[in-house]
Amino acid sequence: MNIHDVENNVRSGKRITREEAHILLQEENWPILQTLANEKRIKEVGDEVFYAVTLFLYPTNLCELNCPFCSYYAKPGWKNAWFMTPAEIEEKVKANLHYGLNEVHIVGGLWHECDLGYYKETFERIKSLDSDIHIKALTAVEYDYLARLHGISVEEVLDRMVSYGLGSIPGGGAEVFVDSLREKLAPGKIDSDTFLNIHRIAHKKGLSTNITLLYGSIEEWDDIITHFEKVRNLQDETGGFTTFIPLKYHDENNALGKRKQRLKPKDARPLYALARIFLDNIPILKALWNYQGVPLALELLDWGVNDFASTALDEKVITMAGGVQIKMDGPTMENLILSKGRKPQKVHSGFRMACN
Ligand code: V47
Ligand code: SF4
Repeated sequence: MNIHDVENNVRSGKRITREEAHILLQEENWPILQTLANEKRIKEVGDEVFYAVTLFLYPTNLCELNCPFCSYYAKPGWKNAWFMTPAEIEEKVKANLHYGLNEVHIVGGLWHECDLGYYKETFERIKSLDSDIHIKALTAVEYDYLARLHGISVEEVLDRMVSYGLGSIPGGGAEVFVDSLREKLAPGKIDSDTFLNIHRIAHKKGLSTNITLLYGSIEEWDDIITHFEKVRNLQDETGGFTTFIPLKYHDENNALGKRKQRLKPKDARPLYALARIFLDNIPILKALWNYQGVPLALELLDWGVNDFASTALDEKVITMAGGVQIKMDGPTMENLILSKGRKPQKVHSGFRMACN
């Protein structure tokens, strides 16, 4: 098999294999990879580029784990630890409503004070301010934690959270679905199958979810392909993933970042293009400008991307690890998308579109 066979297969709508993915990833083939990803994006999802006006809420950075790649967590007694009460969260949402908020994104550490009662009060306070605000909250890792904290099933946790106002589930905590790597990156976190099964349960309840990939830490390209394959297989079964989001590893203020020789940074462009082609059943491919920097995030619109993320009001996980911090409001975002000749469309994470 050579690059021209792969090109023909992709153009004829055939699903690519691991071997074909490796061929596309060879650097001399990147121009073809880009062309194919761009063609697929145009054919399947058109010129629209989605964005949201999102308030990021982090109830606490206290966490029972201490993943070596994470700059966010704290332990009791640390000067940088915080905990927000539901009333404080309500105040913060109220203070940000004028930005035209259409969603809140809520994630935090694994912490016993953030139990179901805490989220019930928090979600109800947010909905009392504006019942149309979409609540995207808690990763699969946190749902597993809540189930263990209360001694109930993940199904029961999700049912209760939906009754409090949960709208969809963010994609964080996925890291890389290769357990030997996962054990190094996030010892103590649920394994790949447990993580994916929680998304399966959510999808079967009609909840849509996002899914991420942490890249540029210690993984090889082959591990990334394994991750893609696991995501694609689950999507064939449930159809519940709306958005795929690569997360570029940031190495400031965390233990892994101090061991620079172990890191395997990667070019985002072939990674995104491959995601557009390999994940042929997930319609939305999101570039996070605060992880990538604005110029590269804009360039990625030509490598398969059709979502420019959100205004990222008060994002913390990546700014604490060295990510970009700039003011990005709705009009600025629309102008950037228009500058690429594309059509901005404001949506929230509960919005669903299908691949043609
Ligand atoms: O779960 C933590 C990752 C995730 C680092 O679903 C890091 O719409 C890079 O998932 N370098 C949280 N990544 C962020 C996340 C997310 C963000 C925006 C939108 C959505 C969505 C999801 O960030 C964590 C972890 O996988 N992370 N530390 C780091 N140093
Ligand atoms: Fe805790 Fe999540 Fe950070 Fe791991 S990545 S230490 S689970 S906050």
